[in-house]
Amino acid sequence: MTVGALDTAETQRDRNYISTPADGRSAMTTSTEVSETARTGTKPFIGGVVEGFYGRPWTMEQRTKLFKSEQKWGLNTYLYAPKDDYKHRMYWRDLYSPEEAEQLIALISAAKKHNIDFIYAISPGLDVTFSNRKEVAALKRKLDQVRDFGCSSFSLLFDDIETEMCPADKQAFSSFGHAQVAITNEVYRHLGEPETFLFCPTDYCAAFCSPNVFQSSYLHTVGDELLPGIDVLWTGPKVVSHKISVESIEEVSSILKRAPVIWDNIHANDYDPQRIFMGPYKDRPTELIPKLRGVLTNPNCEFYPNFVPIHTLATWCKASAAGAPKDVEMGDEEQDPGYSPHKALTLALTDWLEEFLCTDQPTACSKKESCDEEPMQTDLEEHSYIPGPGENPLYTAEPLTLDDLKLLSDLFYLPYEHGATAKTMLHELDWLQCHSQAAALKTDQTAEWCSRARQFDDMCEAVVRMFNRLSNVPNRRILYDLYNYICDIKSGVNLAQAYVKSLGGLGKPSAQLMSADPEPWGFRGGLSGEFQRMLPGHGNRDLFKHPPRTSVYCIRPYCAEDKMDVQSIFVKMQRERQIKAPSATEAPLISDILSTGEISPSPECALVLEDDIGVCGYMLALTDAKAAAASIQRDTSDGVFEDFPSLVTGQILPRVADPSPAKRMIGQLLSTIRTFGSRGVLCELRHSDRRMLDFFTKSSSFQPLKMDALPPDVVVMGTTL
Ligand code: GDL
Repeated sequence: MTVGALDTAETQRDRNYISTPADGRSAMTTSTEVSETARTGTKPFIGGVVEGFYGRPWTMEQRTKLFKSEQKWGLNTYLYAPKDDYKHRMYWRDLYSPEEAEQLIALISAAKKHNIDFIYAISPGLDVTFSNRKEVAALKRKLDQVRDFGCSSFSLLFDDIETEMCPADKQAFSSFGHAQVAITNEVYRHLGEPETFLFCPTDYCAAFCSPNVFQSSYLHTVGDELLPGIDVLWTGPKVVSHKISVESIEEVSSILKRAPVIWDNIHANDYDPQRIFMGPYKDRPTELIPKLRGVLTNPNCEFYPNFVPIHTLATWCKASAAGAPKDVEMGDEEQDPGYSPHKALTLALTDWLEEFLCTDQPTACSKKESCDEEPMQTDLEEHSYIPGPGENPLYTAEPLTLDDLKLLSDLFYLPYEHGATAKTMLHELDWLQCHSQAAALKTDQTAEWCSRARQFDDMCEAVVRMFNRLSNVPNRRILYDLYNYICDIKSGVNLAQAYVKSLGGLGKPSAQLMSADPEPWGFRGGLSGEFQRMLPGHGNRDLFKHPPRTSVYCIRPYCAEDKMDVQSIFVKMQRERQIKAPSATEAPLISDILSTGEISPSPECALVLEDDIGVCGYMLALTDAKAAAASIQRDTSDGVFEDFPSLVTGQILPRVADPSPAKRMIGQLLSTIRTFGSRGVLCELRHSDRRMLDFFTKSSSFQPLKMDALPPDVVVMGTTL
């Protein structure tokens, strides 16, 4: 970040967003207008950053840098609330030592210098006894001390605490809400009703409200009893809200009797050490701005990667100030006429690229601030060594590009969304895996498979190149904050790349993937990863690949009345297959005569799948397929029927996108067949039946089998029991 311009009229204009009483919309104002608004009592829109995450707090130097950037980008607020700063939460009663005081005084004055409203927050909720006057006095004493440091804006936070009151408080207050509101009102008055005073409720998002926002007695208490000059923090529908709608804000505002300040956790990453978020501020319509008192983003724990989160939030705030531009081009997902996340991201990344390219060494590392964490390298002098003839040329780093940063942001995008390239890579890997038969068996799809495998390989190479260029950037501080993440993604991508090569027979199966004694990076994620892998659906990690579906399916035993439905699904799927891949004749299969009802499935070996429309799939089995094979003149002399005497077949209509019902049906049939004493089960699949071929290849334990006298368009797969 380059140092922001000093306080010119221009920056002043960019900085202040106020609500005009006439239409309620936020608007940019000049400094003269600001004093006018101060006179008329309209408060400026709060836009900025809350340092409110768990873990290592930012350094004083980083915070000072933040103030400069905020000023430059037109934001106006910083809320000091680092959860793991001792004297903010755990030891909230303790006063600051002279050394600490010196640092806080310097910080508050740095904020003032950059026209940033420094809000000091305290979190007494872990152990405060609300009804004890000494406790209230301790809180006032602490805030008085900070006021003496030059701070004039305050906040009381009651998030993430036990809701059960101690017996003394139960006697004094009718509810937890009443206790919090009483102490907050008292402190607010004690401090002389500061212009900015924020309260964070314990139920700070809709998901926490019991039974819901509208009927929450806690929120009603806050709305009714909290003094009107105090503003309320709110994270939206959830702690980390995917979207925040205008309706949801109107609802909560009606209960709180004031417009909330959004504490936005969209870019927070303190809950998962493998994730960091560098996508644009998104999924909050700018229509919200006039309905809000402000927005403070609580971003990633790592300071430097927050460039995009904060820069794009600033663009979002400006969108309302400038009014809705009429000429924006909108993609399908970008409906907001005032703000385009895509454009905001490009603006931010363009500015960020400059940051990466400067060495950014500490200029004035204060005596108090330890420089131990800084790298030893302090300058990048011209190389004095010149290699002689026949010696190695000097290593020269390729410069980082804007495309590298776009890729970086795509790979570490948002908590509920991967960026475009990441989505494509996942999609392509999924396709390549599902269609790996095409690579192995040389079908008509082989050329397509190989071409898509090459493109996948190129995408992986781009990630590796980005990693290499990033590792060589002059600004080591940004790099070090990103290093673990980019290293992790590079290794993940390398594994996928090796896997696709081995699917295509282009490389040996990767040692990391297949070795019985892999290096530790072959099994990632530590103990927590192991727990996660043991949970159903890998602890929901495939959230992005298969979005949660709301359809309810019923799996039930097949009965005589289902015969027509089963036949018609079979015929429908056969027709669709033949339209896509016409073939003159198709030799009959055991599966065909089972599906058309010419032979019956074995008892207890038939299931149908129903959704709210009707029967949408079936799975049928024969415990002894040899007899049926004879009826279609299939040669049964090779040994396959000895090892795999049973057969299963099925079809699932395409409207069932979720593979899990079919998986369940197969699982159930295999266990029934096992109880009949069978050793193995086979299934016959036509190459043209891509859907079922994909399913059996990817989602079941069936493996391709070699079988003599098989029609050329048929694959047989089997599984032992
Ligand atoms: C929270 C905490 C916050 C934390 C965030 C993300 C609020 C009000 N409090 O619940 O400190 O960083 O989740 O983990 O959001």
